[in-house]
Amino acid sequence: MTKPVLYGADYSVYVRIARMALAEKEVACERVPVDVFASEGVPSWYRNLHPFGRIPALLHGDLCLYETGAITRYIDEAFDGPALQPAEPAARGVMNQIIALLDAYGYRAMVWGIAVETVDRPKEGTDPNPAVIEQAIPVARTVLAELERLKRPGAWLLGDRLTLADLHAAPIIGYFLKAPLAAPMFAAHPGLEDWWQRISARPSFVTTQSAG
Ligand SMILES: N[C@@H](CCC(=O)N[C@@H](CS)C(=O)NCC(=O)O)C(=O)O
Repeated sequence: MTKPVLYGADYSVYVRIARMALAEKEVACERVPVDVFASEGVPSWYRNLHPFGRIPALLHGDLCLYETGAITRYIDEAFDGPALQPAEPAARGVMNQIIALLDAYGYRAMVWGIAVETVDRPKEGTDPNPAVIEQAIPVARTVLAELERLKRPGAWLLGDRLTLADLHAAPIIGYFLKAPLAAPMFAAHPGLEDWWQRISARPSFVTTQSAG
């Protein structure tokens, strides 16, 4: 089988999640840059891979996948290397719950509502929208509280083994923590501190850092 091809840009937290999964499994992949925020818009050819025009997409042989949760589960199951999903049903359920809550609530509030509004927009010369920030703060707080509550004793979110939940959370939390506003919110959840130190030092996280 040929190498998988990952489409997307390094600035994307979702592309980073997929890259972390590939790195953890030590799977070499080809990269095809796709800038969904380019002034000319999403390239029209890319919509054949991802009709919604988001990144990432993964091509492997004749399989084309989009949605990061589907991509990372596929990477885990299709390739050798350490299993990134717990075999035990309850732990797997919580892992899937963490991934789903990050997608449904965390990404929008923490990345767009807080980090983009308070850090990226001012850098680009645009005023932050206080209403967006105000709406995002309680959601981000709830996400952090839930991560702390769901975290099991041990080095990683699900206990002693790194899972896809850690890889999904790290790029979202990393982007969120670019915002000065985020640090005190995160510090209110001491149960996540050791986990953050550990995952942010992980080679798959460090080597997928975006230059921007
Ligand atoms: N549900 C998608 C979300 C992917 C996503 O939103 N990616 C962002 C970049 S981090 C994107 O493509 N944004 C383009 C846009 O919002 O138009 C997934 O899990 O892959």
